Amino acid sequence: MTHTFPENFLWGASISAHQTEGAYQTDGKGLSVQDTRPRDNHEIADFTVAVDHYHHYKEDIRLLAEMGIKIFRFSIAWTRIFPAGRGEINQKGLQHYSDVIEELLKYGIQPYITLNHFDLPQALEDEGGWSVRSTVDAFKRYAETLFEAYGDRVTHWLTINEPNIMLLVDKKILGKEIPLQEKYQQFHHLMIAEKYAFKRCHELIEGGQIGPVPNISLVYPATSKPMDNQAALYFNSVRNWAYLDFSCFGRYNAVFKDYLNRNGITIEFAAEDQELMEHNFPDFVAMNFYTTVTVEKPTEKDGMANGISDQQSEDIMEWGFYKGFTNPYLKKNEFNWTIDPDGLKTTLQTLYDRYHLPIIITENGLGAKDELTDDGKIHDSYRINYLNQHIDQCLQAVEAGVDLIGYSPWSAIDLISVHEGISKRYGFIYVDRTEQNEKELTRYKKDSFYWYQTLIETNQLP
Ligand code: BGP
Repeated sequence: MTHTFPENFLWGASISAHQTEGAYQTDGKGLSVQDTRPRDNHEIADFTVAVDHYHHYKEDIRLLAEMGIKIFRFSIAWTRIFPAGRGEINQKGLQHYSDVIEELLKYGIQPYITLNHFDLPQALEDEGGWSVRSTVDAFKRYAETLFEAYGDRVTHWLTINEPNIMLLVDKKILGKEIPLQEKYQQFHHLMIAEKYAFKRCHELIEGGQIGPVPNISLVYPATSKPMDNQAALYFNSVRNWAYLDFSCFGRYNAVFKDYLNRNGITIEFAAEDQELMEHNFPDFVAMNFYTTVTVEKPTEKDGMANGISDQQSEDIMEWGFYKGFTNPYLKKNEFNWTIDPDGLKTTLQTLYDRYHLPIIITENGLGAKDELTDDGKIHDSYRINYLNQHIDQCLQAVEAGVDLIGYSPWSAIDLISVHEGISKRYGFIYVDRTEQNEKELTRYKKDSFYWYQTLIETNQLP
């Protein structure tokens, strides 16, 4: 059997604004929660420069065009458009992304834009962030501004990156812990904000298409004990389905409602919410996939505090519900994230059967400590291997009937990792961030760059 992907399959590459752009106060940009987030070491802190994609975007896009991508997934920094989250539009910020879009279109690369990727304006955070309703209104205005400004050239949009991970791994991503009651009020506001984005994208852009972009990790039970299976059911709902069920079905699912009830959580609805929820739906589902997780029913607290401290490791505990379990059948990467390519096919099949919508993978990749050799090469065979195995599972899912329309791995270019700073690299393009190279931030093509280029060219795995 030949391993060819469907014609028109959307090969892409992904990044986010705050992890790449730098220029954190340039051209009128305001501060976001990522700029002010407390960090434990200098490397992680350095979003001020990141890989200076703000000034290098032409060079970066030229390289990505050379690699052959058809789509480029990037996010817009809300604080470049509205430095304080709302109010006056910052024209320089608006112009910047217009230039980026033009540059992509020049090479025939289709933009897939994420409205917001973890970088809420600090000014809105100071007023209560996603806990207060006014942030939903500010988001609505921000989204409308983007649809009006770029809708003539950009038809494909993604809403809010991984609200599930943002809430579950709050301390790592936002730098603070959110109490449960507040967390799930935030959930409701994020989901309503997303519904507004669906609605206004469809109203304002002719042929506009928009989808949610959660991080999906299918949850396995640790054993065949019924109680472990129940633990998996709850964590699947809290981690994955609650978000997509809200987006795609317009409702809270029963397992999630039970989880909220048992935790004594009540969610406040505004008058328009029910109508919004039930009448606005996505055109496709975008998903970020790194691995699967395994849980068991906790029988004793083991001194573990409730919470989830790392999105892809087994550091999970919610007393009475589930507890992370080290899956003995899966290997881990050097940052302790489990690797499960087979799980990707199962996830795609599960997702497709549940929502019956086209699916696009907007993140998947391997974070590693890459090394630049003296002759300017990066031999990242481990990344090629990881991607190869996952893309093979994508193909198997397509052959099994899943409407998978594209694959846009993380990341196009090296960037600042959420958990580990620049020491954990994902890109096809290496950025030399050593002190001697602070000004130039020279780009180098990794071995994976050439490998992906061939794959896109032939539309099949080598
Ligand atoms: C996803 C985020 C990305 C990204 C990736 C890898 O959750 O959408 O922003 O960084 O995970 O995570 P990390 O950077 O911690 O390795």
